[in-house]
Amino acid sequence: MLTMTAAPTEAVNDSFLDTKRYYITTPIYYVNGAPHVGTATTTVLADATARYRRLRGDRPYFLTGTDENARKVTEAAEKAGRETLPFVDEVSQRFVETWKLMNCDYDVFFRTTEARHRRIVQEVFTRLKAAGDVYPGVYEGWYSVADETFFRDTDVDETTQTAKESGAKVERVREDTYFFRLSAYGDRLKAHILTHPDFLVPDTRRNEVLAFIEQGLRDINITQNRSGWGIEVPGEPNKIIYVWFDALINYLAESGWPDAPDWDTLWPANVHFMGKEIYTRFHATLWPAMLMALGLPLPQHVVGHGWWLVRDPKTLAFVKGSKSGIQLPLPQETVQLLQERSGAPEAICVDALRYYLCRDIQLQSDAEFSVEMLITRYNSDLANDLGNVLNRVLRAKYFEGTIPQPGGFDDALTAVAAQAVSGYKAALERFDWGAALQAAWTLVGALNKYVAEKEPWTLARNGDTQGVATVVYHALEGARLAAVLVSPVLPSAAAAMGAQLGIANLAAEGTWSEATRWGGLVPGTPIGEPTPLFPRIDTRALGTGTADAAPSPKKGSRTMNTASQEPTFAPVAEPGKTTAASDSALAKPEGGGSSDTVTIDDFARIQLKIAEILTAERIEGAKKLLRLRIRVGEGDDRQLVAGIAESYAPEDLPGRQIVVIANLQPATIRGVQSQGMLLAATDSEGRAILLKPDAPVAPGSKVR
Ligand code: ME8
Repeated sequence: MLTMTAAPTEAVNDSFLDTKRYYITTPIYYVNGAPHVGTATTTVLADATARYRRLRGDRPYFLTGTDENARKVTEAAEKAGRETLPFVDEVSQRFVETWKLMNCDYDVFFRTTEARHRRIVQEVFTRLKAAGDVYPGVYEGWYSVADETFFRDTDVDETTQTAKESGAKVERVREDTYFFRLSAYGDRLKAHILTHPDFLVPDTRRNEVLAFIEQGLRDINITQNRSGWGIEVPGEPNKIIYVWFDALINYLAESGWPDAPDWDTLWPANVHFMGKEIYTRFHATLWPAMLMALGLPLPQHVVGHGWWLVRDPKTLAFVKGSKSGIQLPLPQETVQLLQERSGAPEAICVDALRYYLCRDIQLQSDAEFSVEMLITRYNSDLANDLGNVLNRVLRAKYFEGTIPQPGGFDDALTAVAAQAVSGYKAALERFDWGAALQAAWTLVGALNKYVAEKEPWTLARNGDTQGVATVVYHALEGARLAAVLVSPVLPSAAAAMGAQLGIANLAAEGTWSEATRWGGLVPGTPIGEPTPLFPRIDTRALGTGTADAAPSPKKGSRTMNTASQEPTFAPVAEPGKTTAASDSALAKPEGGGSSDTVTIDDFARIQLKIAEILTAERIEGAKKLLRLRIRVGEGDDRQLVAGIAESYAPEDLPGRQIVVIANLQPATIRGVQSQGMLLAATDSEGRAILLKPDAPVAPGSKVR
């Protein structure tokens, strides 16, 4: 292993060397284009997991890298008018730089053009050939360069010559080749999946894989007749090993198998992370079958997440964002945008992007990537909720800059904290960072509520020093605990929170149990300078359509439910600005107006329009929701999810005119995309009553 030899000065003993590392991998990415926020998502998930495991006392080993031998890579170089090698070096370097920016602290950046990888791939080929699992034959069928995948006839639309799964172009090939005997491993694989329920994560993908195996696995073509770029079949210079057979082996090659005496301190991998498109066919069937054929143990967990979708401006449909099709933004430009708009330092903006990627990527379904949502998360979850917890109390400087001695512990609050910790831990057993962060935010929410209810400023006014000390201690101790929980995702912000609390190393290696136990702050410790970690972004100036004081968007919910919103308080006051705040002593709306009023400019930002319902249907498993297709004007048909199923039968809706908010930020509700929101009144029995124009008007007409 690379780090074992690369760190000779590390004080190690033999038992240390024997310890199994907690081995985490991302896909090795194709170098056909620069890394975007999609590839960044998987890398950040892996990085956060490594940081979490380190806190738990494991010794993680984190691999990422680039997949360089693919045909699509040579084609990308050609298209750029470049020689393959310098092109590949340059793009690979962009990945290195991007992961550095994103604070992804990997142990190895693996490149498949390295000699050590080539040697192991050839070794695997030779061993499997000798064992009869690789055998010669003739392949006739379809190949997609974009997907680097062989497809069966039934997977292809022959009239358009495209793969049904991805829509990518396919070409017909016939060649003498070598096959890998995948068909021989279906039953063993199925048995392994059934006896290891947490091997394939999440459960929905496990079911997909079982169904895929059930269809019958076919032997797979693993060579291509060409020479030049790629790994040669041993002894046959005009044949190249199929890029997926080559690429998957990187995970094993890094361990030093078969020669290094300590290869089993790394292998088997503990968790492979990836997007769903390379899950079933490659990581959950081909790869484990190859390992079985080599007589090697299988990885412990294979985790596949959904895609970030973006809107195709032509069809308005949501499609997978990629390097070559409809593009996802680059991390660099996204971080820069946050910096420009918030004025926060780069490291904090990187944290904010990391937070959004981990919080909103879905394991089971796809989700829309939107800058508006990123900004909403920044303002509500980070600036408002997390930032406030600490700043609120520290700013008041109640105890001359030291942690006070509490009068006792508040059982209700410590119970919430304990629950947040166990919910967080349970979510990470399933590698579900969205759920883990939600659990952490239950603590953050409870802390803010606690301070608002206890009103330390009133206690201080009344001279109740002991009362103030108890409240301040609780708020700060809760903030410390919250900082520990967010530290794997927000490493820089958590460290800054630690510094403000006077803690040098907030979430040190192996300290999970102590760090998550209530009562870690030591009274009398001097605390640092309070500075707002996440200066708010003023969305009014941006016209992004993002409500400035929007409550935390909850998973599966698009509406702004102000009634259930916890009090937002403790404005992180920027000079000359006001924020929505319940703590009127600290923040008064400018000009003597009420914080409940909106200006005409506020209202003008909301596009209300007339729409016509085209179709309506129920959403399975959601008794209150209907999926509507609506027309909001010429060429603007959309899908909308509405909570009116208990008031309207779907068959009564087509043809009706309704009023919608047309520029509401799209959201995914129960896995269904919703692009807008309809307006309805509520009658005395709580039924939804749809608003409609007094006389028919053209869909798309403005309402003001
Ligand atoms: O498939 N949403 O490399 P690749 C979320 N070289 N994640 C996304 C995404 C999106 N829209 N787009 C990409 C390969 N990703 C092979 C892997 S491994 C032995 C070989 C992420 O450059 C996600 O992790 O096409 C996805 O699986 C990966 O990038 C694909 O990267």
